[in-house]
Amino acid sequence: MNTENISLFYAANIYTAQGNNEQIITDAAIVVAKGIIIWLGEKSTLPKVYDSVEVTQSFNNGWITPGLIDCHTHLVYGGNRADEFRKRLEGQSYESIAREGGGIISTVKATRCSSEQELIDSASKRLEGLLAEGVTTIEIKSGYGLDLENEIKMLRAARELENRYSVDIKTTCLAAHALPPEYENRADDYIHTVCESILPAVHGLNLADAVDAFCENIGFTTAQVEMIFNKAQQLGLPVKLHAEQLSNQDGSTLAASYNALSVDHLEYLDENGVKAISESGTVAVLLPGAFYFLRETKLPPINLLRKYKVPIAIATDSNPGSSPCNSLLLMLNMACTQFSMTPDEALMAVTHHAAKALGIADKQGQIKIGQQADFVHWDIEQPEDLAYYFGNNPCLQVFKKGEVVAF
Ligand code: DI6
Ligand code: FE
Repeated sequence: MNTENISLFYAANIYTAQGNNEQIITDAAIVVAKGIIIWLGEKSTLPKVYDSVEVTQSFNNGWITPGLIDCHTHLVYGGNRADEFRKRLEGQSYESIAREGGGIISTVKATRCSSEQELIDSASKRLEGLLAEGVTTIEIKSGYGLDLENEIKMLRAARELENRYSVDIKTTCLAAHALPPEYENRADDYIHTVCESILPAVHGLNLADAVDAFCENIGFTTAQVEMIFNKAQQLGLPVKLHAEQLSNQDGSTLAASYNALSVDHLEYLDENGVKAISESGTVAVLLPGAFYFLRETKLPPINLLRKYKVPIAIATDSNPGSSPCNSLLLMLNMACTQFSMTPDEALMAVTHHAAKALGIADKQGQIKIGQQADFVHWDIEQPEDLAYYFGNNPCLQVFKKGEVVAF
């Protein structure tokens, strides 16, 4: 066997995110070829064929986990909404600010005024914050352009980040995020534009890996979302949905009927919705940053999600309005303190389940034979420490496809 292009890692402790009896492996070895894990197990059982391979690196202390995956962000945008934060602290609601033309639409105005380069530069700073904490894959949504030119600009900026950093980026077209001002009182016309112009164009340019929409009183109705989903299906793109964030619209049930990869937010999700997503294998993406920053009190139905064995992911939702946050580690802690998730559930939520929410669970999110060799070395005593500490970054080193990532 030619062992020239093979890397061998020794690790005192691995958290694999396999969720089985191999969740933790101690005194382990990982063998990597062409960026893929080709062998994993206890060092003492390493097959003889690898005896001649020089050890690439030994992690004698701390823990190795899969690279973290932030499966729901709006990382690319112009401007900032600190003024609205102040208004909300004075008592105005998120919905009423949106109805006055603030909210998402104020970021649309700032994003339309930004050049592609400006969007790349501002998103880069946010991305660097995520990468420093061991994030190796992120999803980025459009949805602050709301016309063909600006949705394309956002998605191109998102794709460009993949060329600049050692990260995998999945892009999602969220053209149905809000009604642009030029379509006031003409929501159906806008949906028509999204279906007939924006979605086919971004798909034609290979700028979208999935399609999302905001199903809400201040967003779009289930009937309108259904038109978006039909178009996505025609184009062969998987769907996701911002659902049940501020009220129960039964968006999750609709999304489940389209085999959505994920439904996201879910504070108002009821048992029927949980059953529906359980049957379709849709991931529940919870966003503790938005829950916290909007000072919500209605908790997502964690116990029902557990009862129906729905995989739960968590993400930053990084965006200027409801979650100006670039720390996935903080979300681990908040998922536990606010949603009573266990530290193990929270870790699965930013690894294997986050990969599922992006439709890439066969390649990423676990330390397992056949998976991409994306992993992080942490200065921690046990995996739970990643959820236990907050405001603390114990990330020592990040590996992407078996190569150390400089940042
Ligand atoms: N829900 C959210 O929390 C983000 N989008 C959405 O549909 C927030 C978007 C924003 O306020 O800018
Ligand atoms: Fe969001």
